[in-house]
Amino acid sequence: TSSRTAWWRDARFGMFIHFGDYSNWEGEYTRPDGTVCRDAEWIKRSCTIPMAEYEQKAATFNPRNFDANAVVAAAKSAGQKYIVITSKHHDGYAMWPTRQNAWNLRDHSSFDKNRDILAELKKAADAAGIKLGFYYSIWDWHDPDFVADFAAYKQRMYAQLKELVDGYHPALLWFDGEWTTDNPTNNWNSQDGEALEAYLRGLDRNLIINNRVNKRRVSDGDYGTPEQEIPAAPVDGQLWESCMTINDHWGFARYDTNWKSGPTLIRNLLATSSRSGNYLLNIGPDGLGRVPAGAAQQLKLIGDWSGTAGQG
Ligand code: FUL
Repeated sequence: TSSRTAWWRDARFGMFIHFGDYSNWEGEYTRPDGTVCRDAEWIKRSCTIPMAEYEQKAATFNPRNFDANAVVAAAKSAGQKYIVITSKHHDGYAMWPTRQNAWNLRDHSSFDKNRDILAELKKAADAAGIKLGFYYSIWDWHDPDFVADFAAYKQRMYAQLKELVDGYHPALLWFDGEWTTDNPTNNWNSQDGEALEAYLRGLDRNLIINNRVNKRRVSDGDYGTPEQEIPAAPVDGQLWESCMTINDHWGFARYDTNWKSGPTLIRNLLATSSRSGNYLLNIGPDGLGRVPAGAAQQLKLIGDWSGTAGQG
């Protein structure tokens, strides 16, 4: 364990944010025949929404109420020390004005063209002494080259990551989607993972990177990423972080108010930190970019408790 990861090991508790054009569906798709299909950040795929229709909906995405200071304040209220936000989920939609394609919040939305929510979040996080990291999905449902010309796709992916690292100086990159088998001939493999990790460390040697950059072996990336679970016996010597939803979805679903209780959240935080792991607790802002009130309330409960316990 190097000094590079010291802040992350000390942090123990972070905020995950799943936010994208999918948030605008609010967890529900009504099919042409009138039946309703429900899911969140996976809605395009699980509800088999045709791409043209999905793109049309993204053109109406206008998260005008996204307030970076409110997000950072919510994290602070819980005692969270870092934030990891989806810069691009599996649907390929970039939450910053990428120059690699037009499938992004600047060029394909109804949002203010002068705003950049990742830049806003970076500024607010810096001001509050909170570290900022980006989730980035290797898997991409939108870019036809993910299947047609994987080399060309990878080149664009590198270019996007360079934009993120050079443009926003994230402290951390949280990869995902390395597990897909969508490409019939050429899926992400361990050489891809090693090459990407080396490239990124060349851009910024202080970057912390999760193990989904590669194939989640103990030696891949800086830390393991158990999902929706807290391992009873973590791998010895390996850094790890449990990511979990605060309700039942990662992305926003307006009907999902199944917030984990204060005691459950506090137990989870204790269970991870007592086993030397981190706890990355997710929230899903709504289509307008607002933190759901129920989520904000639960975050504050954790902070109130840990403040009382002298750990805040
Ligand atoms: C998974 C994704 O498929 C989910 O949508 C979510 O982002 C979770 C944290 O990782 O691999």
